[in-house]
Amino acid sequence: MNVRIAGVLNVTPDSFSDGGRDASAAAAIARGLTLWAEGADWVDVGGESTRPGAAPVPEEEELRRVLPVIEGLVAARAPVSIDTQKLGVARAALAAGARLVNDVGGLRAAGMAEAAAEFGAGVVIMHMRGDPQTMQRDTRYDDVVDEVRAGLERGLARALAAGVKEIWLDPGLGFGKDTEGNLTLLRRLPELLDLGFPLYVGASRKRFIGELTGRSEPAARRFGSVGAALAAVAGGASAVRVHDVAATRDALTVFLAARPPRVGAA
Ligand code: HH2
Repeated sequence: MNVRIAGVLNVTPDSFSDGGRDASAAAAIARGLTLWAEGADWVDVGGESTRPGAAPVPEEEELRRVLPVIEGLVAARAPVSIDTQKLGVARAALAAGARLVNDVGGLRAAGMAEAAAEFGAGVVIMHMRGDPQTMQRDTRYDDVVDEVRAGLERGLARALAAGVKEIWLDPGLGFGKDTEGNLTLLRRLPELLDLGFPLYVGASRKRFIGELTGRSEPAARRFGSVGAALAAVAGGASAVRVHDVAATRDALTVFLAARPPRVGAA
C-alpha cells in the first residue's frame, strides 16, 4: 500500500483522544508496538497535548515522557516520529533514533529544520494559526486554503534552505479551524498538491468528526475517523495520522483496490 499510516502514541496525562492511557513508559512502548504490528508505517510519539486550550509542557517534562518510549520503540526496530514543537526535544529524539520530526509549529522554532537535516531525518510541516492556547479564538478566514498554503510555503522554505530531504505538508485540521474550515480543507485538498510535496493529514478523533457524527467521546469517533482518512486519501493525501491503525489500514486497502482511477491521471 503506497499510502502511509502514522500511528498516534500520546504519552501525555491530558491528551484529549486517549485520556493519558499511555502515561507509563512500558505501557506506551507496548501500545506503540501494537500500532506498528497493526500496520502503522511509523509511530508518532508526542509528549505535549496540542488540544485547543492545552497548557504548554516544560521541556524537561516532555523529554521525561517521550525519551524512554522512543528508546524502547527504536530498540524494538519500530520506526518513530517525534511530535514536538521544541528543538531540544526534537534533537534528543533524533539522537535516540527517531526518523521524522512532526512539528505542529511548522518549523517556526529556530534550528528545527537544520536539526532534521543534520540527522538525515524528514519533517512534517503542519499549518497552525497561533498556538494551541489561542488557536480556536478566531477560526474565520478569507480563504482557509490560501492561508494554509501560505503558511506551509513559509515552513517549506525553511526546510528546503536547511537541506531536508523528506518533506510532508499537513493542513493542520482543527488547529485554528472550525468544522467548516476542516471540511473545506478536506474538499479542496487537491489544491495543496500544487506545492509539490506529499500531503499528510491528521483528522483522527477530532472534534469536527464528533460534530458531524454526534459522538462526544473521542474513542467513539473511530468510524467517522476512518471516513475522514478515506476522504483525505481520495483528495490526494499520501499519509494519514490515526489512532485506529487496524481499522484504517483495512479500509484503505479496500478503498485503494477498488477506487476508480482519477480522471486525467496517468
Ligand atoms: N494533530 C494532533 C497532534 N499532532 N500532528 C500533525 N502533523 N497533524 C495533526 O493533525 C496533529 C498532529 C492532535 O491530535 P492528538 O495527538 O490525538 O491529540 P493531543 O494533541 O491532545 O495529544
